[in-house]
Amino acid sequence: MVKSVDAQEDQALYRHPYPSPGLAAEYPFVTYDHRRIDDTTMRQRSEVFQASANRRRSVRMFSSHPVPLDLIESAVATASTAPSGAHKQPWTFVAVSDPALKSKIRKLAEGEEHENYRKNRMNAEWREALAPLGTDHHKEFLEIAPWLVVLFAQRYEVLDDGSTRKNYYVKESVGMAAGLFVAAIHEMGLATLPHTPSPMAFLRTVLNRPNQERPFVMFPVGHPLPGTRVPDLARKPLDEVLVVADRD
Ligand code: IYR
Repeated sequence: MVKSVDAQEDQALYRHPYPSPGLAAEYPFVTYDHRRIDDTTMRQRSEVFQASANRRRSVRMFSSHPVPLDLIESAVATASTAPSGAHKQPWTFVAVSDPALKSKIRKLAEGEEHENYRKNRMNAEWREALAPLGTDHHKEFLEIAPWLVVLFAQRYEVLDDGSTRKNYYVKESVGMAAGLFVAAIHEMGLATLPHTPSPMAFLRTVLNRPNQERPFVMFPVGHPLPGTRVPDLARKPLDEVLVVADRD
């Protein structure tokens, strides 16, 4: 067990410090700009963040009230700080506010969802899981919410000379960016819903995205419709989601 927080002593614990002198000679490194916070302050800050996160709900009724573009830009900038495999940042966020385009997306999404709900593309177990949410193929929010933000995963990158380079841990990376996007939208006082019409390949065509991009999730973003209702869900208690493996 490492008890010391003394920088010199801890440094000495590492027989293979990072970066190695060879690595630092070849690639640029900077000292991490980290501000140490005392335990009390850390607790206060984490409580504030947790309480805010716990108030977040996915909503399905959005107000049509406009949301300025700079707020969407800010949420995407935050999302784009997510860690990613080999720092490839393999994501593209496409923000749509044009009513005609939103209407087109709604029609195509509802078409796919209609097949899902009506024609047994969803099995009984899936239907059972969704029953308390009462979702169906009607997706009016796709037109009413002021923004649709579609997150695409880049399976590979295309360099200026046209050659391609593989991206790594794409789903993990894009999933983390999605989580940060949801948190950023909530923190600024807006609401969203991770919506995954299935299949959603139509989003690549309708939004003119290149072959390496695959739609990952679509986020309607806006103010919640005042008074909107959400399922009365409880979150799992900590002891159901956290196992401290070194306790007996
Ligand atoms: N994509 C469908 C179905 C759906 C699936 C899950 I998992 C949900 O949590 C909610 C809905 C739809 O959006 O209706």
